[in-house]
Amino acid sequence: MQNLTTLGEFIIKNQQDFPYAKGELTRLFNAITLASKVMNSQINKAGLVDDLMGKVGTENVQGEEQKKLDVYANKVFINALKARNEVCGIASEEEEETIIFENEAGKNGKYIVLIDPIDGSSNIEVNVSIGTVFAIYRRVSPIGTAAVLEDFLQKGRAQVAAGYVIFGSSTMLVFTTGNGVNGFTYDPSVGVFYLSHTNIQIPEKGTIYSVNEGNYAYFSESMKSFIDYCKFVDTSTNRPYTGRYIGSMIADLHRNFLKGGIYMYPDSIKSPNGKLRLLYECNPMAFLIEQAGGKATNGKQAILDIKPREIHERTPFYGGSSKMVSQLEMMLTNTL
Ligand code: AHM
Ligand code: MG
Repeated sequence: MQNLTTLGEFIIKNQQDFPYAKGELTRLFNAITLASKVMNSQINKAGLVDDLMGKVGTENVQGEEQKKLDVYANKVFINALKARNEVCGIASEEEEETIIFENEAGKNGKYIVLIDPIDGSSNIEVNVSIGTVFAIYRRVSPIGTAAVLEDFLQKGRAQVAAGYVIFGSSTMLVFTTGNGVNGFTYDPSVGVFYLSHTNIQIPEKGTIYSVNEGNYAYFSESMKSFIDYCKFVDTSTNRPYTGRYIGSMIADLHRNFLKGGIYMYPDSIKSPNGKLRLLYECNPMAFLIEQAGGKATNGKQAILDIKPREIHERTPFYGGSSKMVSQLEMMLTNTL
């Protein structure tokens, strides 16, 4: 067997990357990896177990119908994080209000976690990749008190760590603590994540664009012109590009991390602020993208510089290879 580095060993070796007290990062990531392992085993048998397939019959705060796996994953991640005593509050796509841990341990917790427990829910039933995405912040309110809204409404730039788990043909955890991006592949036979992708760098240029083109008619003229640009024949710039859209942001962006490309969820007549949520979808992915040398924007400013106003706010999102995102930004501003 090769000399493989486990996630645990990697975190211990890189504790100094996390400029806070020793052991906190380890405990936070222990919670996330434990929950991910539980989810991995459940997702793998989702087609067999009635309790995990289908809809719950309720809607989340965004008016989207909740799948049983959304609700289950939400509980698994919240329970795992609560048990580690590092976290004073959690915001989740599946919870209307923030969850504040008001017990002694919670009040002393230094971190806030924002999470989308299952991203790409529409893909659960058709056995296509889904994921979990999370952002971690230091609280701004005093330790020893209950967390407040301000702790959650920090700019993405203030993140101390972020990551995603992709449940694909293999399960991977990809994360950053602000010192590059590393990927770990799960070996279910041993129950361990191994370092498999060191210092991931998004290629500066790419040839893949991904967007829900079914919404073309609803997009702005400038957005339409960028899509037309992607399809235009110009061999000197490798166009036409290849179109790929999985419908799971994490999976589409994971491909960009490894191969280059641009992922877009624009604003449109149908969704004036786009669809994706700033705090627990766009911010963690933008932090990872910038850490991997790419770019993430809402078309006007870097995602990480947006000052959030509310927990579930949405934003247009464009992220991936820096040259492709810059080209898009130029076309969005020129034709406005
Ligand atoms: P979800 O968190 O409810 O699954 O919504 C987010 C997902 C993204 O992963 C994906 O890119 C997008 O919604 C797909 O939406 P659409 O079907 O409108 O293209
Ligand atoms: Mg989502």
